[in-house]
Amino acid sequence: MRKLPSILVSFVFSLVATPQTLSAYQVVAVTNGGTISGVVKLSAPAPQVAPIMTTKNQDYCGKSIQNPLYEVGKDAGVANVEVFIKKIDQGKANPNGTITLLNEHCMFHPRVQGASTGEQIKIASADPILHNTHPQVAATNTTLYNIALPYQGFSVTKPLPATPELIRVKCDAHEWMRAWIWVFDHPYYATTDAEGHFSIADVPAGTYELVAWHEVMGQKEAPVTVAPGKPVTVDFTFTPKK
Ligand SMILES: [Cu+2]
Repeated sequence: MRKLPSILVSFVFSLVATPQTLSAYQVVAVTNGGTISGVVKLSAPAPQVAPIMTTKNQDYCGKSIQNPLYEVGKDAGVANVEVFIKKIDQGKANPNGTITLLNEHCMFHPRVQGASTGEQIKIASADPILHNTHPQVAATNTTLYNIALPYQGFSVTKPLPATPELIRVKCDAHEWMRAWIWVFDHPYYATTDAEGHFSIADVPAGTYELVAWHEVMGQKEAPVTVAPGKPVTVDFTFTPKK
């Protein structure tokens, strides 16, 4: 067989190898990291969102369920916002655990959560009815898996994607059920709590782009500079959308 010119070989190799090599997150010891924390707020009262009208299993689920699109706490703080560093090349190790998505009273809990590549997800049911948990890559609608949960107490543990993705989860039995899972190639993310607070610790000193994402209101970005060992505050204000 004819040998390919070596320059062509290395060119082709660089096309294949470069993207992964450049994007790989490197684990380093973070001895004097800073903490990014803040609050995500609404600029105006959240709109009245109509309750979810159920269409199935009404004897168990009820005829309607409160719609959780806007979970607003004290001082207009909003829950279920994923806050994360957009791009970070090195830092502390990813968690290596198992996140949980619970089917409970005909809804998913939690609504929004983050995870790191390499982690797993335990999909569980607390309901005595059939659920069918169906996570998809939000950008492509590619199905990850489709898990039937036939009875109360049933659970299945599956791997999360090996690449960063936003996952949208639906239930094939109950079309109103929805959850969102952000999968990152790093450990620097947090989901706002009931009062809109978030905190991201052990961040290596440097300047980053911080992103806040909400399922209805979209995404905002803000630059943040972390000094060694220091806290820094970044707040976000979103305008509610109907
Ligand atoms: Cu369901």
